[in-house]
Amino acid sequence: MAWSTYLFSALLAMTTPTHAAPPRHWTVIVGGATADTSIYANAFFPQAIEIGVGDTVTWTFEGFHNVAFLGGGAAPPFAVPEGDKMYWNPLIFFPAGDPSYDGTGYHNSGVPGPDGRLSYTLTFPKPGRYSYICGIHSGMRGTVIVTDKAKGTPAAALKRGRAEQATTLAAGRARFAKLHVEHHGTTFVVPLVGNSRQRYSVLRFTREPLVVPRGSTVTWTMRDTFEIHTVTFTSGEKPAQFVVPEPQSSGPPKLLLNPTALTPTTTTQYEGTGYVNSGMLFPPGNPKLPSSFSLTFTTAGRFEYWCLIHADVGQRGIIVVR
Ligand SMILES: [Cu+2]
Repeated sequence: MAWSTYLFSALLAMTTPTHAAPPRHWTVIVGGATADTSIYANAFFPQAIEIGVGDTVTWTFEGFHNVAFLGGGAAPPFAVPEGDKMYWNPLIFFPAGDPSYDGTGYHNSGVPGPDGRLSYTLTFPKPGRYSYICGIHSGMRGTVIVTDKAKGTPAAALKRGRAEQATTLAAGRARFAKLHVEHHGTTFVVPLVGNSRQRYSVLRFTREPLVVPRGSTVTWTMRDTFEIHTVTFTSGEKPAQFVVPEPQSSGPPKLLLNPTALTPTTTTQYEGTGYVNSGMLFPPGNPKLPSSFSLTFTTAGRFEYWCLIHADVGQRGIIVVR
């Protein structure tokens, strides 16, 4: 090579950025459910994604979640008190932050509308390892790794995400298929199940109507780290809405957590009439929060009950007392 040509190539190399590749666009799936809505995936797919500096990620929602980058701050609680009422935290419900994330500032997608659809896009200008959460499902988290030498392609990452999602939903289906009510003497235990490692929740009480002899006690017990449920007998009334929008004179509505749904009733027996509610049942492990509920059935009949939080996706149970 002639010196002049060499010099020219060297100069060209110096003036051409080494990361001249155009920004790429990656996709992460948020959640997912089986077609019958019995199994929900509480995860981001793929859980970790490696992208290039300056690339963008779009989160495509397939369930009721949010995507929140905390910017070093604390995770906002999902509900906030106001007087004696509880409201859905606007920090979770509504979008926040600019369309670029460098590890600082709270960035939030907000939540999808009634159709469950939403997409949220962020650009990542700085190398780093950025974790993010869903503020609704505790323990649901993902990671974006931004590097100047990203391996893989957006198509391969999306394929991996779909495969992870399919594995999660299959694990949930398998769990639901062998969901059994436990029976100890006159007590029947209905487990509310999910799995934080396989990242699913089962949004059903039992596979079949639960048949119990008169005088039996049924205990519903939380064995799910992600979800919150209620056990609510309405005696034929339509189940109450969990969230009630309160329109404001300006700005978005406030979202009241319906006191009827939140407040437990005090009865320990159900005779087929009136309103009987567990209130919110939380994941086990926090002694300050209830995670089980028991009722004794004294009257023969066929009784319907609901989870008020998941009634719209079909979380309804039947107890037949003989
Ligand atoms: Cu539920």
